[in-house]
Amino acid sequence: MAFTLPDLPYGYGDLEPYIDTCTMLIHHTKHHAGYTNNVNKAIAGTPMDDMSIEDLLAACDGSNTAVRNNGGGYYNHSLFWTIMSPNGGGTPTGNLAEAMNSAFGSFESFKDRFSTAAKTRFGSGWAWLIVNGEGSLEVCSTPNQDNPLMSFAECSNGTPILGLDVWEHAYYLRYQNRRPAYVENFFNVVNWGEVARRFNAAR
Ligand code: MN3
Repeated sequence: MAFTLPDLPYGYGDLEPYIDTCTMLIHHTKHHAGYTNNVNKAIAGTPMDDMSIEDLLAACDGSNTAVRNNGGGYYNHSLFWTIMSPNGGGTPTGNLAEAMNSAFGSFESFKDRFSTAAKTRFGSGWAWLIVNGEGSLEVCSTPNQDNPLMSFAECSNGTPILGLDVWEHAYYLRYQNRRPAYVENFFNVVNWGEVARRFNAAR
């Protein structure tokens, strides 16, 4: 059963001015489409063919680089589109806000930590907010298209509920070398309602 490229839940220009139309168009129709096609090729005719993407990543041992890179890329971008919204920004509420206060002290302290993880990830990768095995929130980052569902990830194993793509393809057209400005502006489009939904589903 092949994975399919999900539609964006908004238009390519709807995250302007924070994320530009051209970046969104290329990112979705070229990069994400490429990961989708390539993970499908990598699993076709193998026992991995009928796994969910979550099970596939959890089962991946890292030596199958086609599954690791393209399965990771498929999952990471599928999550990324949903946790942004043209009506995003602000701060979380309810039990997500409480969990954030308990793990980090405050929203501002969470934001600092997450931004630092995004800004200091050397080269290409992702910053994450995850629900760990104890049901608590943690911030971490991974290189390339790895993510916290993978057993060997540079993160505690857990369920990602917020992710930020810091590959240059995610920001270079608008921000060039100014990754910190991209990271700061990302907070204007975070869909905290979707992050809260994922938080509650993961606990
Ligand atoms: Mn990307």
